[in-house]
Amino acid sequence: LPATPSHIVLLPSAGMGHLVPFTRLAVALSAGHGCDVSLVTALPTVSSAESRRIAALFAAFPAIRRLDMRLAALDASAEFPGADPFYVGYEAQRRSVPLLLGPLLAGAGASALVADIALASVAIHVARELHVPCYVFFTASATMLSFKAYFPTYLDGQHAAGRGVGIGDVDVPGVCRIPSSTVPQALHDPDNIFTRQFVANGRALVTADGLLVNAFHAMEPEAVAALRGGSVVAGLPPVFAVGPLMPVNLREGAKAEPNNYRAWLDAQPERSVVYVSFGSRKALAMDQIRELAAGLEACGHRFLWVVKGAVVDRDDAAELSQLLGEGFLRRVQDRGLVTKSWVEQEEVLRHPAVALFVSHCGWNSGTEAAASGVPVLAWPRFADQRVNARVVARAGLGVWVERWSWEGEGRRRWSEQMSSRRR
Ligand code: BUP
Repeated sequence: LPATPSHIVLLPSAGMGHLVPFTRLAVALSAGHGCDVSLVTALPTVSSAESRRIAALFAAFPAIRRLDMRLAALDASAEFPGADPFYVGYEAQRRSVPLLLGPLLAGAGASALVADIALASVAIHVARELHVPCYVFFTASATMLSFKAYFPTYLDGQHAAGRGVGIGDVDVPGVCRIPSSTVPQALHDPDNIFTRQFVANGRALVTADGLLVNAFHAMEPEAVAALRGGSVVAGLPPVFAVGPLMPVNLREGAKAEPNNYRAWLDAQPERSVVYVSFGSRKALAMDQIRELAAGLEACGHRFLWVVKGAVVDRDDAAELSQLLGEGFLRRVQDRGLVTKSWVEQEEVLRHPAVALFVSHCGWNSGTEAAASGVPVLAWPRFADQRVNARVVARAGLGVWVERWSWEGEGRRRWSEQMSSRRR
């Protein structure tokens, strides 16, 4: 990053999986390196968890400045009925950035912009117009970054060869083969909102001034080396592996949520508890929740389970007993705690009672488990999670039972059959 005086403006996108590492980066740059830092807050947020995190950050670290970017007039939800609200959130931000980011950067006197990967293509353009260097922060694994950087080249090769239908195995040069079954499901559909954003941002990476990735060399040596060495894509800017970003204590700044998990964990024997969480982005379907409940009951171990009943926390009105089925909570009351509230996951993973993390392998969860030394039983469900699960398993930090299915697998097989019939 440029020499002082530097005013670094950070631009996160929607969802806790992006906001959490951005808040860590903000604190590392501000409190750790003495930089002048502003964080752009896109309003309204998609989830309540984001609003609470933002409020807690500014309360705990008043030196970090807040730049609000109001998106309301550019809501994209009507155009993408049924799409994931977080992807719709990215889209609203992507449309707002060309209009709203320039004045924010100019007004703040920014000397560098660090933009979230989901906004890369639009943010780089705005920063360039203002002659402000733009760094892209990739919040997932270096392996996933290499896949994202290479994917547009793969698509161009497919088109040039006339292979219009279907995404096969993708050999990311110098890194690994990503089997077709591990490629994020949405990318099999070229018209999907996620695919459009993914490809545009992947193509834009070569135009950034630098790439920051929440990864570290020991966990992904091949990917970090290949990204830096130019074998993935020629012309990538310098790549900085800045992970795992350290947790920040925002508890004092946060409005306390009623939650009894801390006292419960304190009362459990050392290394006895299975912590179960599938992240902040997606809800499990009711039948999946019931199956998981049956498994946790049958396994006989102590467990702490964070349940999500709806994609966006604001919509999550169901009672736990409704989700889990009659009598479950009573039957496991001596050894299990189930909560729908936010837990401080970092703190949970560092608690001496926790022995295992059953995780969807969102990248933050993967790096937090690695930093806490808690092994992972990976059950990836969507998006980049299979790529991350592979990284976790190959680094010896956990186990991934690859034959366990992921979300929508039946549906994808069906659409593959349909397209091969059409051919
Ligand atoms: Br749920 C939950 N407490 O109760 P991922 C999550 N987290 O601290 P995701 C909590 O949110 P994407 C909770 O520690 C991690 O930092 C967790 O990010 C924290 O998965 C973050 O693990 C969740 O990357 O996001 O939410 O699926 O798909 O965008 O990676």
